[in-house]
Amino acid sequence: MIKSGYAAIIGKPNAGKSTLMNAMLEFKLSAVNPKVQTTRNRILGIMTGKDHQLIFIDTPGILEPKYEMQKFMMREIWSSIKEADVIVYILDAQNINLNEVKKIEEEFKKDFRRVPRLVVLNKIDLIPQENVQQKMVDLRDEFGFNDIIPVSALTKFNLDTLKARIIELLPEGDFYYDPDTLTNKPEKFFVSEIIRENILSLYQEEIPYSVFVDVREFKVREATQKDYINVDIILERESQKMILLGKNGDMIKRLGEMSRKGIEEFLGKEVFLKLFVKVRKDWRKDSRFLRSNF
Ligand SMILES: Nc1nc2c(ncn2[C@@H]2O[C@H](COP(=O)(O)OP(=O)(O)OP(=O)(O)O)[C@@H](O)[C@H]2O)c(=O)[nH]1
Ligand SMILES: [Mg+2]
Repeated sequence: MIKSGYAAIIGKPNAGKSTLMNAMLEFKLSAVNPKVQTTRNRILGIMTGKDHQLIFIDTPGILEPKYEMQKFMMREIWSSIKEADVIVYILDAQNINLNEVKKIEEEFKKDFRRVPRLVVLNKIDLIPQENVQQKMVDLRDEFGFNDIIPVSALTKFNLDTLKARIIELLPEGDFYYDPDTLTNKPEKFFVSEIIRENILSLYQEEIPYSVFVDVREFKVREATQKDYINVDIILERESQKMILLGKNGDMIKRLGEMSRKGIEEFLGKEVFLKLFVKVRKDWRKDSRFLRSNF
């Protein structure tokens, strides 16, 4: 019997959705960072076994959208849930707000009552064992969650149990993708994500959130030659340019070096990476820009 289907990983920003998907795939596919709102688009991570194909959908964190880009991000979440055969709802064990869980529950009850759902209590490496039990009891009493799986996506604790449980819930059916396929997004997308992930680590405050990384050109060359990658880093305001470049261009140089190494590791090949900094005023509020780029 072959089982195949989509498991949407959803939850608040920073709950560990991308870390969980990467851990399951045993491949660093999706960007991870301690800052919130790392993931902006949904990303498929495809895991194929002899008798199953489990397609994870990593999604942006659920939040109250404050501007246009966040509305686009929320649409990515709800459309992922619509495609899902299983919903993997992930909570950060260190930081559970029952009122917020309640709100999200109401949304589910409205539209997605029939989709099977697992609750994952993540980051249990950060709290004492007794508290894990107590939190599971609280969640059961408060919301009737019966299927709660405590895990640590970081240390990979209990992920086999979670995987087996998701596969149990998948419908019977043939593979959707070729068994060798890992994701639905082109390499170009991951190149831009590696750069954005490095921007999240290197810069503070609004810079990471004001940045859009556009891979303009990606020339794949023969194995003996380096690939050529030409990237625009788009900011919202002129004043952010100086911060991104840094004194004497130090910061952008560091960004370029870190990103080149990350891209080379990802592609398994040497590359030329050229970064250009541009401004597109308030692009995050610009529906036209977002429609053509998201
Ligand atoms: N200690 C610990 N840290 C974790 C665990 N899972 C994730 N993290 C950390 O939590 C932070 C956020 O992880 P992400 O995977 O980026 O979280 P996310 O839910 O994808 O976040 P957004 O994309 O912003 O919605 C990172 O610093 C991770 O290393 C865990 O099980 N234990
Ligand atoms: Mg993420």
